Amino acid sequence: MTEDLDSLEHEIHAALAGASDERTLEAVRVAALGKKGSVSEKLKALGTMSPEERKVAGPALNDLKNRVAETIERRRAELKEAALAERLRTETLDVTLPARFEPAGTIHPVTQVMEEVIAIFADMGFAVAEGPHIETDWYNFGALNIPPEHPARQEHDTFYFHPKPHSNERMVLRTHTSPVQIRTMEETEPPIRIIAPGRTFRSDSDQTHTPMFHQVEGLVIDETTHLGHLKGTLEAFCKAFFELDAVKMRFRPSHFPFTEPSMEVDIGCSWDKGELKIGVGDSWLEILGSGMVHPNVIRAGGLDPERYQGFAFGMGIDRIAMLKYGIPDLRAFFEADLRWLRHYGFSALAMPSLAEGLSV
Ligand code: 2NL
Repeated sequence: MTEDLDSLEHEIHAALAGASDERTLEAVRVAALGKKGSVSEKLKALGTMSPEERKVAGPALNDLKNRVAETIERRRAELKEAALAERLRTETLDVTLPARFEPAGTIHPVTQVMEEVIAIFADMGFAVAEGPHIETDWYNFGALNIPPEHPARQEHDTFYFHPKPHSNERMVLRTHTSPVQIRTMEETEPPIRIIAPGRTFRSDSDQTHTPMFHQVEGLVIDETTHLGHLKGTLEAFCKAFFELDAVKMRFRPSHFPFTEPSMEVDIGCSWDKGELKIGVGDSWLEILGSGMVHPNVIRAGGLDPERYQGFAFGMGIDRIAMLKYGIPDLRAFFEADLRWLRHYGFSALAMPSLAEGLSV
């Protein structure tokens, strides 16, 4: 009997050692431990034995069964590992293959400039904030110290939704990205350093205005942030954006309800054979609005204006895209003309970065 078992075990182990894939291994398992397997048949035969015989054969058979089961599991793990190693060896992927240039879609100048602006401010430690296009009157106007009688609130300047039932509250399409900054102030303990790029909407349509346009605003709030930081930040931005070592700039007193004092920023320029040259010359181009955040706006953002102060600015992305890339017609930006996109579009494979160049 024991001799019998020894030779059976020897046979099974030889078959297991020879099983070179998981399917063969499974066949060997069924032939030994399956319902009609060699080991199972021997276990069934225990029932026909005398009690004395069973006392010896029972434990011996059980031990055999356990050893076989263990070997099968070990072999299965080995085969699995070998199969994976083989796949890793043969299924290679050449990540150095050059990208295909077809279909040759291009990046819209607005997207390009937005990415450039983000890269520049990210380098200065600003985070990007986003928010809804549909806003409440409070976030779009009230929190920004824009009084009820202000012209910007008029029906023919702002897109209003129908009032909600049983109330006279009307939602608006945001007319600037400032609401994003109010929401950030509510959620964030200063110091705050963010830019808010995105779509904005005003009921305005002519040569130089489209009902939907793009804006980027910036906000810095801390305990000692002052006008010098505003000027330094905006000068650094202009140099980086126009890719110049030096730019002539002018800060002109102005007025916005949400800043005090307020300044508009002009950049020096000249016209050379009908072509606009930026950074030098005796002409001026307005490129953005800015100022120190009004105490009422700090308070509306849930912060104490006795403790916190800061600056903010806003500029039109479409407009600075036209200036930088010499694109003459604003309305063509939103006509989806493929010829225009091919001409003014940018490579989808070159992400703007300060290290590799903003526009390459
Ligand atoms: C412009 C002028 C500006 C701001 C936007 C702002 C936002 C908050 C608080 C205070 Cl939350 N100010 N934004 C400030 C000054 C000017 O935009 O001409 N934009 C195209």
